[in-house]
Amino acid sequence: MSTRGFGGRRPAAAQAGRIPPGQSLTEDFPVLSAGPTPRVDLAAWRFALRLGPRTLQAWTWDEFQALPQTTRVVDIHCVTTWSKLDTEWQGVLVDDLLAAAGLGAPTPWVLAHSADGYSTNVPAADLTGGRAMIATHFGGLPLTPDHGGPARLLVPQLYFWKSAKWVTALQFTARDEAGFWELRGYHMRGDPFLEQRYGGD
Ligand SMILES: Nc1nc2c(c(=O)[nH]1)N[C@H]1C(S)=C(S)[C@@H](COP(=O)(O)O)O[C@H]1N2
Ligand SMILES: [Mo]
Repeated sequence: MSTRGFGGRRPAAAQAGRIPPGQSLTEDFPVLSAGPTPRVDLAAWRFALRLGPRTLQAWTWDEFQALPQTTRVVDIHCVTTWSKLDTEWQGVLVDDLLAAAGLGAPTPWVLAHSADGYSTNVPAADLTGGRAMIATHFGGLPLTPDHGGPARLLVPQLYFWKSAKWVTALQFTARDEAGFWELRGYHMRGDPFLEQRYGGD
């Protein structure tokens, strides 16, 4: 017997307006990766902000830990149709990275790069204004490798494929450049409330 919406853990009213069209709630946390989980050595870990081919600023793991830390509780939405409410993340806001580098967003487009060769494009406007972070903790614990640990991009207002796991760099680009899934037909922005799943949506 289904109890969803009636005897569930959360009153239905608290969920109203939070589940985008075509999505269903999940209580667990599925792992979705295009390939194997890369092994990331913290001693060699670097995170960089780049403008085209040029590195603007890079941080070691210890330097990254010393940046201002932010905790956010957000809903996440995967294009495979699961949504998960009230997920808690801690990390460094992209705003605080730009501030530490003494920069504003130098172009309107960003390509996020990951240690497994994955990439995804995100408008700079979706990364700033407190809307995105490089997350190192989930639910108060260090992010597990399967979910992108030691650090992943978190852009909760876009479909979750935009939240690049094992992120190594945010590259500001002169044009909107498609990433891994976008080259395979997925949407350049990916707003779940607008159901921007595929290129023509
Ligand atoms: N580096 C990298 N990031 C990635 C992926 C990937 O394959 N590699 N998969 C994306 C997809 S399609 C989704 S839905 C989410 C899944 O995150 P999760 O495994 O933590 O649920 O990660 C995204 N980030
Ligand atoms: Mo996904």
